[in-house]
Amino acid sequence: MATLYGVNASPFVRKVRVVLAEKDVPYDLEPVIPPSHDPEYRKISPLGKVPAFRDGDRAFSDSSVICQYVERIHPKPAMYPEDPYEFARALWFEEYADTALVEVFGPKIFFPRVVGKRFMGQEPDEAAIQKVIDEDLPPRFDYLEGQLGSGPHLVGDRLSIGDVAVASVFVNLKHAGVSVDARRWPKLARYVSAHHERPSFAPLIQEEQKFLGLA
Ligand SMILES: N[C@@H](CCC(=O)N[C@@H](CS)C(=O)NCC(=O)O)C(=O)O
Repeated sequence: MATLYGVNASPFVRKVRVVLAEKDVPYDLEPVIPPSHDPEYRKISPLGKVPAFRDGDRAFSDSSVICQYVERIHPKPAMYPEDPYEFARALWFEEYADTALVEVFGPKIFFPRVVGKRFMGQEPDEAAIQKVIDEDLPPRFDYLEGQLGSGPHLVGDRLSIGDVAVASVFVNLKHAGVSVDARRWPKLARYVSAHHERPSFAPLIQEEQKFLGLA
């Protein structure tokens, strides 16, 4: 059985878990709190980040790398579109989620409101968080709203790695008590809820809510 190393509340770890669930691949989740300074862990994740992955005697890190490896071993259902342009778009949304969304949703909202408050006894600076919600979220939500068509996914007519990555980081926003205003961003609000209700996401969200003391 494969092993995934990391913490469940990481958007990157969740991205891999959702891909594994969509493909019905069993795995063990081995807890690693980042950044890890354990020399043994650093052999497979030299930057000390999560996630890392072990499959027999093969071990390596980075969520995007892990997802592509898993796709090669378990091709169905495909998370990477066949069509070259759709493939590029799916990778783009994964990249956008992993950078432009994570850097705002994670350290500026989720971390202070949830991790800092519950695990480190630090009171969040709510004024600073509200400023981020008011100024940094709308342009990102506008962009995604504009990218969504009439279908349920960002690319083509089926789930792709782009959807998994985008919906994954929105879980961190949900944990921090921030939702998408359906009056202003109706497609995005519907998109996020529909993906979070998938059987690959819903049990993970519940597990995390318990872990974070939010349930
Ligand atoms: N590009 C990496 C990013 C992973 C990442 O930044 N993970 C965070 C946790 S959400 C981490 O390990 N942070 C610790 C650090 O940056 O030192 C991936 O996709 O796996």
